[in-house]
Amino acid sequence: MPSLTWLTLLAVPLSLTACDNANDTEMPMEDEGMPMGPDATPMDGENMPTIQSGAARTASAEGTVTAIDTEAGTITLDHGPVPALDWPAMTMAFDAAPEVRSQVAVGDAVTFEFEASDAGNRIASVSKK
Ligand SMILES: [Cu+2]
Repeated sequence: MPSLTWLTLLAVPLSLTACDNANDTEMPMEDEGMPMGPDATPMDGENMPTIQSGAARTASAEGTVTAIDTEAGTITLDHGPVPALDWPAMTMAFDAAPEVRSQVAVGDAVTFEFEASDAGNRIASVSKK
């Protein structure tokens, strides 16, 4: 059945492309008030984590600040799902530099970018919604 073989070869790359597109368009934080259009965020797709396992991976999420620990140097966030890392919604502490911690207060709803690696999760930037 040469026609069946041809269809199978054709279907694999097509389904992969469709999956990538679905991931790009379902990122919830890109639809809510971000000043850039959908065409302005191709880097998010290129930084998807599957290729560089083991290295630090950058992702963004939305959440609410539930605690700031100056001694530990962390911000605890009740954050939404992080599709780029396949994370569910949860409450967890992120490492954060003093200048990042000083930008938020407990109760703030924020969007934030962070690096996830074996060494931990560190907030790179944060902004209030
Ligand atoms: Cu988490």
